[in-house]
Formats: sequence, structure tokens, C-alpha cells
Amino acid sequence: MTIRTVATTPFEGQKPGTSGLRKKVRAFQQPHYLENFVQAIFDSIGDVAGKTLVVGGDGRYYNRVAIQTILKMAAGNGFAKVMVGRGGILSTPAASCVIRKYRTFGGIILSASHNPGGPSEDFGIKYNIPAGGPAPEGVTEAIHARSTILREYRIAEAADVDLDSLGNRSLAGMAVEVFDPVADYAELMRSLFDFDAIRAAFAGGLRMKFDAMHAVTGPYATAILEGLLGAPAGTVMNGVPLEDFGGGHPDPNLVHAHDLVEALTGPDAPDFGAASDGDGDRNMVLGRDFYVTPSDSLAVLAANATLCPGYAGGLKGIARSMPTSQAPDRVAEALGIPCYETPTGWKFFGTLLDAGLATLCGEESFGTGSDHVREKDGLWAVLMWLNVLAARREPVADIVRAHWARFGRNVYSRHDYEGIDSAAANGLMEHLRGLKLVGTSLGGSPVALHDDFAYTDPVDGSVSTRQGIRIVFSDGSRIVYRLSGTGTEGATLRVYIERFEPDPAKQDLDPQVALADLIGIAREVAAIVARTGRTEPSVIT
Ligand code: G16
Repeated sequence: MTIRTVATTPFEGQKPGTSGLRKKVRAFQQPHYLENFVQAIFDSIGDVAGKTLVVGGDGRYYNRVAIQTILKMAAGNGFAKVMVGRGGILSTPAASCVIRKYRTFGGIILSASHNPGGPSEDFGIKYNIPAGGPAPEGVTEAIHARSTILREYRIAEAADVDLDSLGNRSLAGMAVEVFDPVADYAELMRSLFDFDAIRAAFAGGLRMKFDAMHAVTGPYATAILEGLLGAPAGTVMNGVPLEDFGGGHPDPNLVHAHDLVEALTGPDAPDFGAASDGDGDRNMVLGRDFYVTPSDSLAVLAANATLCPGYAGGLKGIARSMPTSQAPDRVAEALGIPCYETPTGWKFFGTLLDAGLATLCGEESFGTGSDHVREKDGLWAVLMWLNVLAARREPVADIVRAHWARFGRNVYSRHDYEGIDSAAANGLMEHLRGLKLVGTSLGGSPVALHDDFAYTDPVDGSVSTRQGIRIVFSDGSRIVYRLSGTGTEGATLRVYIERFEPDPAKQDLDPQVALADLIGIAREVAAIVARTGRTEPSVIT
């Protein structure tokens, strides 16, 4: 066995964003680029000798190449064992599940999530800690710092490992276990939800479509929905994972999951529709002719959680990211439990879940999850909805409308301006930071709060600043501005708009109509048209 120490020089910009390092495939294909980052991870996470690591990804282009490199580097750095999903496949929540179940020294997940895949598209890599969640900022900062001074990496000289058949093999003295990526995850889901009731609902005629978008959830959804739960064949659409996601954009929203939206439209449409993203951590939920916003989905699931066996004992708390609507806060208040407001990024939920302060978490960016793993979990959210539907036997739209009637509706929309010039985007944010709005009125509404959101983690005391500009009006309506931390080209401006509507007679309005005045204010205050040259958002959700 030969371990080579290879001389290298640092690359600029190996700084993880909202969730890991995401770049174009061609950036990762540069000689030493991936190796440098992997070595920076191994150098930053403590003594790896004799430890076990989990590795897997969403199956996108470059997944297999990267995994072979990571395996050889794990051997070169002294890991005792690496567990790899068959075919190099592991959804992000399944990776979290396996890391926790087998108490490994964390894992490396290869994904650029909802971003497109293929030779000219995106790739990504992140390290998840032994608790199963994305590395917190302290760790990602250490990895970045290490990447700027790295001079060499260690790699075993060995043949590629067969990733396509289950079993144990050896690579330069290190054990490699190729395992079924679905089995442990399916078992965990079975422990949380009433599979008998859901099976009975399907047998009784509940009709569903799940759009896997040619991404990683295909095998999971097929095995669980069509296999264990007996949904008819064909319930899962686009179920075969492809390296380029079939040329699509595996982002489960109203724009990119248009096949599903079409399938759920009209009087003969199925009762329930759902989609997941590239790596299986996001979800979108639809009823017949009805879209459930991610914020409402979290609120409805929280209010109905005790219908599910895994949550029958009640919730300890709810956590949501700051730009997520305040609908979950109302449920928490009614349940007499705390609701935490964190910055955008699932990594901020980890400490709350570990400390037992929160049970359910969610984000407006199509992320919902619980303390069962330390990632958001697309299929978990779909199964929780199915459990609620099986228990309540009402249409999705009726359940959500009844929720609004009880708690009030937080009418909500997000406007994304994608691929804008980075300097213009930074200028726009600086402009917003510099305004003095408290005490003034915008469009006749007094501004009660105007700040750049900062967060102090209640568990470990760590502080995160500059997490989004908030303009909150005296009636509680909000406009929030952030720049995305997950893109790979230019900048994406996200504008989040929200107003509370307690009157059931007014709750059924189209959010774009109900929020029109706030949307106008949001554009004017930030001078979006003048600063970005965009007259309309690229995506509205
Ligand atoms: C990641 C994070 C999420 C975050 C989302 C959007 O999701 O895990 O917590 O909400 O990015 O981030 P941004 O608004 O900065 O683009 P994913 O699904 O891409 O891993």
C-alpha cells in the first residue's frame, strides 16, 4: 500500500456558503481542487485515525469521480472505514440518518442540492458532523481557513472501488462498506408514521403523485410509497435518478416542478402532490388545485403532529428561519411551546435539536424536518402529510383553510431575482442597511423595526450577524431582503413579503394581490429596478 503526499497550492474561494462548497463542475475538475478541500476538511475536524466516515451524494454528474477520490484520501488520512451508499447514492437526510445510527465520525455529502447538474452545471461538497447535521459556522470557517494555507494532501494509490454491489471491501487497508442507501432510512420513517393507516388510505382510493424530478429521492419514494405503502405503480413520477436530472432544474417549486403542478390541476387531479429536490431534503406539497407554502406546511404539520405516532407525545418547540413566515409562531403560542427564530441555513437548527429545545423545524425555502435527523427531510414531510391526511380524511385545501380560520393566515410570498450582478446586489444591500426607516412611514404604514438580523445561539452563545435586512411595520407586516448563499454564478436577491390576515372572509385572496402594496414598497425602497435592471422577479413562490 502506498500513501502519497502530494504538493499543492491553495485555491481562492473555497469558502462554504449556506450549505457547503458549491461551484461549477469545471471548478471541481481543476487538478487538486477537490483534493485540497477534502484535505482541509480532514485537517479541521480532529483526529480521524481509526474513525468511520459516511460518504454519498445525490448522483449528479461528477459524484462517482469525487467519491473515488474521497475514498482514497480517507485511506491516505488514516480512516479505518468508509460507508458508501450503493452507486454512490445517499439522499442528504438519509446520510444524516446513517451518520447518527452508526455513530460515525460524520460524513461527506456530495450535492449542489436543487441546482442543475451536468458537465457545465453545479457540484457541491459538505461535511456533516457526528450529530448528523451540517457543520456549524465555526467548523466551516476552520475548513476555509485551512484551505487558504494548505500545501499538501495525502492520498492512497489504489484502484477504484466497486460501488455498485453491496458488501465489504478493502482499499489500501481501509474497510469500505457499500450499503443499501434506502433501508435504514425507510426503517426510521416506519418508526415515526402510521404506515398501516397510510396503506389503508391508499387502498381506500387516496390518489397521489410524487415528483422525484429525476433526482435522488426516486429510489426512496418508490421503495416507500409504492413498495411499503402500496401506492399504485406510477405514483412516483420521474423516479429514475439521472446525472443531469434529465436536463431539469431539481428544485421543487411552482416553476420548476411544473409537471407536478399540471398533474394536480383540474377536477380529476389526484388528492395530494409532492416533489423533492436534487438531494432529497426539500419538499413541496400540493393539494388538488392548491399550493401549500412551506411556511404554512410547517405550521399545519406542527398543529397536527400528535396524529403521528412518532410525535404523539407532543412537541418541545418549533424553530423557523427568520425569513419564514410567522405562521408557525401562532401554532407554538397555541400549544404553549417556544418558537425559535434562526438565520437561514439548516445548520442553525442543530444546537436547538441536540439540546431538546425544538422538535419540528422549517424554512420558507421548501425545507421541513424534525429531531429524527439533523437535516431537512423531503420525504419525511411528505409522509407526515400522508399520515395527517390518512387520519383526518379531508382534502389538503380544507385542512389548510381550517388552519387559517383557526390561527389566522400569514399571507406570504418570496420574490427571487436570480443571476444579477454581484456588485449591484451588494450595493443594494448596503443601500438598505444605510437607510433610517424607523419612525417614518412607507406607503402610509409606520415602520416599527428596521435592522440587519443578528442571532445569538441560545445553546452555545455563538453570534451570527448580517443575516438579512428586516423592515417590520407597526401592524406586524414584514419585508425581508437577503442575498442567497447557495448560488454559483452572480447573485440572487430574495425578497420575502408577509402580512397577517385574521379575517377568514379575506384569506382566500391570491397572495400577489393581497400583498400588492407591500410588494410595491419592497421594490421602491430597495430601488430594485434601478439597481438590478430587473423589472420582474425570476421566480415567485
Ligand atoms: C440550503 C440550506 C437551507 C437554506 C437554503 C436556501 O438549502 O440548507 O437551510 O434555507 O439553502 O439558502 P439561500 O437562500 O442562501 O439560497 P439546500 O436545499 O440548498 O441545501
